[in-house]
Amino acid sequence: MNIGLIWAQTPAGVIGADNAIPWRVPEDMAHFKATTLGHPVVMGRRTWDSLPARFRPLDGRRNIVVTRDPDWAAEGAERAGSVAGALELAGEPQESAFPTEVWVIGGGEIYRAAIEYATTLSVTEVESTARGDVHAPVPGPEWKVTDDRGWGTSTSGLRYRIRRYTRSA
Ligand code: VY7
Repeated sequence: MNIGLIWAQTPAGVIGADNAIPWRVPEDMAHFKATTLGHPVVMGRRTWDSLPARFRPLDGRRNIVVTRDPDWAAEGAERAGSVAGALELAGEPQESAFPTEVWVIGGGEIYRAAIEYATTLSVTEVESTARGDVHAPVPGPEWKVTDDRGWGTSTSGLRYRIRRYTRSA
């Protein structure tokens, strides 16, 4: 099973501020939905909380939430006590078919724990100067950019580019 991480960040690496994404780029939301649809998604409990209630669980995807709280539960979500446990759950067959990929969708603490298991990173760079309190991991030299769609301008006015990294070693 391929394990991917997907995030959007500013050039300074900011991914979050006060439990929200401090910009709005509809094209990136569409990319996020198209990339993850039909695959299990793994997220931390704070990221679950950050989703507007009407979008929880993310539809068309198995939602696995990582929390150390053994009593946590939410309609439409499955709980895991660790990122490793979540990835094991995600790899189990659903309706007799084994998943081919799983996407880790955040946030900062979960990306840090999951990157060692990952083979793919989808990173959207948003040309925003927003300040924040959560930062993306910095991919090490083993990660190579293998796809780059170049810069575009969002309807929001912000420039953005979507790049894919693949791990060589
Ligand atoms: C998270 C939302 C947040 C606020 C309002 C609506 C990349 C993104 C994420 C996470 C963008 C979000 C949403 C958008 C997705 C919709 C549901 C509503 C869906 C990430 N590159 N971009 N993100 N939703 N991990 N990585 O906007 O969600 O997918 O159904």
